[in-house]
Amino acid sequence: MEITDKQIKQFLENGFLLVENCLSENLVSELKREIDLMGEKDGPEFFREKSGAIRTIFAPEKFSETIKSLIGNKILVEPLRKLFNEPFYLFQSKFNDKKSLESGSWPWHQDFKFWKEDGMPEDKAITVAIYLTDVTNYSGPIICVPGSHKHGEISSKLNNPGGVHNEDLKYMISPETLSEVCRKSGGIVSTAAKAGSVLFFHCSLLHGSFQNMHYEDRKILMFTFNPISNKTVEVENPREEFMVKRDFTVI
Ligand SMILES: O=C(O)CCC(=O)C(=O)O
Repeated sequence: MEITDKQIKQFLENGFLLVENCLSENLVSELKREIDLMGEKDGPEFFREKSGAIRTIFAPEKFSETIKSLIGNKILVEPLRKLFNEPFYLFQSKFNDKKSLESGSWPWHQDFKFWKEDGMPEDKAITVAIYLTDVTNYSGPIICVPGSHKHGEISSKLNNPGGVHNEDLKYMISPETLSEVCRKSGGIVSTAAKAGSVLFFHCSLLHGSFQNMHYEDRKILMFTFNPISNKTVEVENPREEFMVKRDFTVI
């Protein structure tokens, strides 16, 4: 997939770029089928809501060749070559589910706040979110503050030292901080779009999502890429390899 200079400018300006109609219906159905099959499995990669519904599956490519082949797919790789302009590797991959009426929220956060603790030197990583279902304004779309990636680390408070994959996140920002960031940048926007759309977003973009109040599930696959020049350094208590990849093979 080609992205234009205008789209690159939009990404640099806003910290995200939503590209609609990227994946074919067939590919989306196949990916969804593979993900549904995975729901039957269990293991350390699987994080569930209180109800038992899947919240996140890390490294889903371990369980599906179709998902694995997506990592090198030019739909993702070509835009990233332009956005990074340097060699990059896969830092993290996950599938985030939001089951209708069961899913929890993702409080406001910047991913880099967490990844810095994983040894990522600078906020250069980009996440590619692939919509496997229609994402509506009612099904818990990713919401973000355009331009917030330019504010560096946004002030937050330590909330729950062990909280990374539940609603009670390790770091939380206050309403006052959110208000200030919104005032300085573009306010809050939703990234709702049809299945097959792809969202590229910067690791310092302030984002989150609320509960899925729709009658249909919301399913998003996410791959985070990081320049080799910014590969993670060793840290004292590294997270598991399925959460923070340490295979720096160039994509
Ligand atoms: O899946 C979502 O709605 C948001 C997930 C998210 O914010 C993240 O993985 O950083």
